[in-house]
Amino acid sequence: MRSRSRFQVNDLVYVPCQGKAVPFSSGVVVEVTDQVVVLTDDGCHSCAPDELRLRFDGESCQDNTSLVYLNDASILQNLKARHQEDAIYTYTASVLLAVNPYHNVEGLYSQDQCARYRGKHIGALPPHPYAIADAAYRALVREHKNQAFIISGESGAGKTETAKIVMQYLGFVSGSSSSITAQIQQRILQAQPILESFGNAVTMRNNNSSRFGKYNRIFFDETGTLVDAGVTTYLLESSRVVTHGNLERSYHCFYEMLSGLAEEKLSQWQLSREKQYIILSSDTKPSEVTKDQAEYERTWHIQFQERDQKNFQRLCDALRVVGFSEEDMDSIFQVLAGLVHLGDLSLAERDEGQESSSVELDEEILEKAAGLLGMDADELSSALRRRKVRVLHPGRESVHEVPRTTSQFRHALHSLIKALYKRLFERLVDRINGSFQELSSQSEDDFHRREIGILDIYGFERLQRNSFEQLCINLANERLQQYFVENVLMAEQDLYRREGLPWPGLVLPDSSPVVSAIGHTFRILDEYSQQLAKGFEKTDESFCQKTVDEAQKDPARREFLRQLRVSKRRPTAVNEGFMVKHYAGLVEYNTKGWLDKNNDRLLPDCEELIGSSSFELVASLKDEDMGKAPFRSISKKYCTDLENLLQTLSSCQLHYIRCFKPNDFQKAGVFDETLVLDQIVQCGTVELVKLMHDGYPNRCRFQEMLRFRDLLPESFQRYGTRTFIEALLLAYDVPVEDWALGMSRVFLRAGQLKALEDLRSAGAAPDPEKLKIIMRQII
Ligand code: AD9
Ligand code: MG
Repeated sequence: MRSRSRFQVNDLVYVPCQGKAVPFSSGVVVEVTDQVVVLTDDGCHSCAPDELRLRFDGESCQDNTSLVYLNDASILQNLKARHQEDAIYTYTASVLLAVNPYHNVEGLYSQDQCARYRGKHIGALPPHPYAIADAAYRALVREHKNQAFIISGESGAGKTETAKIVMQYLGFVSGSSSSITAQIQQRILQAQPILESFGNAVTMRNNNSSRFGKYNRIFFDETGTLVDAGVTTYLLESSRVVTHGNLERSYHCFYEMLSGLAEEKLSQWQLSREKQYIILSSDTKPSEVTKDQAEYERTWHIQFQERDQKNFQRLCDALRVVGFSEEDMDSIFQVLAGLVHLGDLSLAERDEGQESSSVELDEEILEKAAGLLGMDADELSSALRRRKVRVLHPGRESVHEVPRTTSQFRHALHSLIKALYKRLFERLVDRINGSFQELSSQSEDDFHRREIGILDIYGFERLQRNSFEQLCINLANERLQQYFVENVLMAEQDLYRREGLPWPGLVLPDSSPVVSAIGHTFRILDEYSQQLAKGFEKTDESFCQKTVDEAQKDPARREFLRQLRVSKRRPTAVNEGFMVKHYAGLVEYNTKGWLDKNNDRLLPDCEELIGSSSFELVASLKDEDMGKAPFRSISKKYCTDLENLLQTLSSCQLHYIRCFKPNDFQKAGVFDETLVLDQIVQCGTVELVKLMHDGYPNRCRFQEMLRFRDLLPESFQRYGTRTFIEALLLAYDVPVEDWALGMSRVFLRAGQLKALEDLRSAGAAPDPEKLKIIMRQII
């Protein structure tokens, strides 16, 4: 047997290829010196040994850990081969990988399938979310331990769909004949379309992109019957209500409402199906759009009409199931209608596109918007167009009104729309949670209940331009990644213990320096946002400078947060952003607008408008915490929410599902290797594999080892699989430190499975003398 790391002539390998459509090409080693020379389809390449990955062209595997070579290139090829056969799920040790098929895979999800997976061990049937959902449910019932699913992946990878698949299974397995259980189950499922209508949108990357994070919790009593549920949401992208990119849209609910509302309601709220409302159409100024573009955009919008219409019915049905009355629903749509009209007030600014010191409002639109939102038109106009300035004189205070400039007007208008929408969304989430409570209070014994949580949260983001939201998202990923590594490692340790093997003690990567660097950044941001809100001169640039300077002073953080380098290519100036070194790579953040983005407070004039509305729903959306402070930190709220989530997760046994997006076109049957490889790296799968490499990366169930049966005389097959495997490894001199026999699996160090495959294809036979000794030793 040869040593593990060196290459030999004739070895099959993958060579990384830069600038090509695929990340690796297949080749064979033809010469080995300091460098390794590899022959591929397009000639010979001289490579450093570090760059090469060993290749084995075998069958695809249900679990990556049974791949002969466990490296990124092999995992990629395995996922690709399986994707082509619509085998979209693959395990990597305890983690389930899912590649989005972008079409309905026949027969994959159904009650019958649920029934098939019920009570089966993981590995008994093809990999499936049902399999881990079943394992989680059984652990909950038998061991009374809380469980959680962490579903991650980039936009469009399939997180939300997978979360629904898991919930579907849990509903199936935990149902009872009680009508309350059935009702809760129905509400859990129906809450999803409501959240999607109000929190999802068409983006360039996903036609149904969730613009918020979500943690669904399902509670069970001691017998495993479903008794309650809840949902927590994180950081809705509220800026989308007022602006969105070209060929993207605002939240679905607006379009669904316009497509699906009855004529009579439309005219009551003075809406038109045909009109291009500003906040619902694309962001480019009319003067910049050519006729062709305008036509293209019109037809682009039409493609969603049918779906919108259908989903409007779906939304209304769901709202009813969750307990909304017809009046409640009318109120919600009326607020949406009000926001649509309100958005049209910025028309003047948009047409002129220039700064002016006084703003004229379209009276008709103003009346419509104010009417629907229960506001006084004059007060609305005044709050948007003028700001109040308090002047302190000795002994008294006077209030003056100063006109807002066009951009200040627009800021006020947008803040008002964003705040109303965000609060409406939160209200819906509260109502959904209330509707679960209504039912659950009727069931007894909350004391012993356990829960299964399902986290559907935005994956690591590295966009063209990254802002405050991306830093928040990536902080969550940084924290979850650390959790992932710790937990998977624990699962590994568990497996070793169950199999009765000594634990090799693996070294963990540490995320605390980068988490601390981000924490400091948020603290400085709070300080600056607060000062700005109090009227001090603070800018995004000065915040950025201070952040970078502070990080540089600290040796632990210095490496993780740095100033941008000057470069001609880069559109951002050095004091308009910084770089953070995340576990998944370097990300450049642009800090423009952060001081404002971080402040949750609405301008006081606008807040008053909401509070004094004559329309009950709007008035109830006022900020309850009307303290005097002009600043409330968004990042602080987010970090607290995140810590609470982690706290909840820490009481749970975790199950990981990593979703992959196979291409950027939302198309079936296309597998972009470079794109998927990036995700394999970013989701921590490679890190996991590296960790396992320090132990035994290959583990094969005893049954799987029977493929080597021809390597020993037939007489050995009498002795049971375990004995057979032991004899096999001894007969071919596999070093004893390179394998270990567990209870149900054999664990092999890197390279040994391939060595056995080589022996098998060479038709090797063992030394008869040695066999005799082995016979005596172990049988
Ligand atoms: V985002 O971060 O919210 O933008 P997700 O949630 O990761 O994203 P989503 O679940 O919305 O992605 O999936 C995107 C689309 O892929 C869906 O609308 C489906 O059309 C498609 N999809 C995802 N998973 C499956 C599946 N298991 N089977 C069939 C799927 N289609
Ligand atoms: Mg989603």
